[in-house]
Amino acid sequence: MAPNFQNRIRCLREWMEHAGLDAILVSHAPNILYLCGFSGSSGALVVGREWAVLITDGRYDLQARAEVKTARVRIYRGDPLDAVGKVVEGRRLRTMGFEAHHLTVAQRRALGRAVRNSVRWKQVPGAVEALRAVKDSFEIAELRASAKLASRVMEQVVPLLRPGIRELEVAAEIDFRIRKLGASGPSFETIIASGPRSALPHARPSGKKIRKNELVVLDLGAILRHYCSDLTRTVYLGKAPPRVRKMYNAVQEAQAAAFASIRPGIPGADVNQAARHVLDLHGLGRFFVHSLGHGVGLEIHEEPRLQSGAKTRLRAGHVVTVEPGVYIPGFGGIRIEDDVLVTPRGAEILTRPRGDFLEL
Ligand SMILES: [Mn+2]
Repeated sequence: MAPNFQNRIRCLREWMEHAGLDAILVSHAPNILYLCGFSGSSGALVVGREWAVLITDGRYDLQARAEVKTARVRIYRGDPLDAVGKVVEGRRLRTMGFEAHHLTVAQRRALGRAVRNSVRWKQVPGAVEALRAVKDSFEIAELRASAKLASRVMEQVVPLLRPGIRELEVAAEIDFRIRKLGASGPSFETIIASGPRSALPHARPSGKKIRKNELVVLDLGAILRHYCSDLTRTVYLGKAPPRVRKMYNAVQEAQAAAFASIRPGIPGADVNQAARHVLDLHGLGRFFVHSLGHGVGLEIHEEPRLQSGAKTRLRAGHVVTVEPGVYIPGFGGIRIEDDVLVTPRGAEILTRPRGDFLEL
């Protein structure tokens, strides 16, 4: 299977028509990759109603011509945004969109100077991101593969945990295996947090040695052929006391409630609330200090969001993380995270194995 760039650009053009845009400047690299396949780090894609041009520099000449078939490739020296004026010169454009979230104030000013004054610039926040949120069949296959790879890394690394190993050593083992199994690298900085440090949801792995009778949070993800995965397991070294076991069961129950609530049409906020409600019942709600989850795809954090206030309704083809956690300062934390595909029938969990409590 191959990505259908023509279809993606067609969807963007439909949206442009509704938004009254003659062209749109796409400057965010994952959006460029999504729309035309260009994977270089320096580029700008200008999409008109009947034409599309990718601007990049000489370093990416060969690569761009190999990767991009659905847009013309034009090579310029320097910042690709500086060449936008040349690309739109002579075209009759009244209104042009730009990605408000992905331009600096200075870049926006420079565009105003580079493109003739009669063009009216319009901010378009999240236009391509909204398209990207719903994955096509190619993307679903790639996200499955990425989730499977992350799951294998987790299976390989959990048995390495033993008293005396340092958090950083475990993180190194994970990052090594991610590439060894064929991914281009981790999709975010691998988190290993043991003992009281597990109460820090985004702990950087440290030189701390993991000891007996400690919780260990392992949060890892891979980028496989540009698609991200995100997986967390929490294990206990030794036999867990009842308090830890109760906490774990509550988090697992919260995750199960979220899974059960997932179906097309439900707002992201309601899935978040389904998990939070369970933790509230266990008296742990105030220790759930982050949102339930986020979309995952070409970026590790993307649309849709599973958080309070998120009105976006889930649709078949959304892929999201479901990651409830409780973090008790001075004691420790537990998070269980899986990647989930929204299907017409509900949630399909892409990561393995089931997040049952492991005492090592
Ligand atoms: Mn996550």
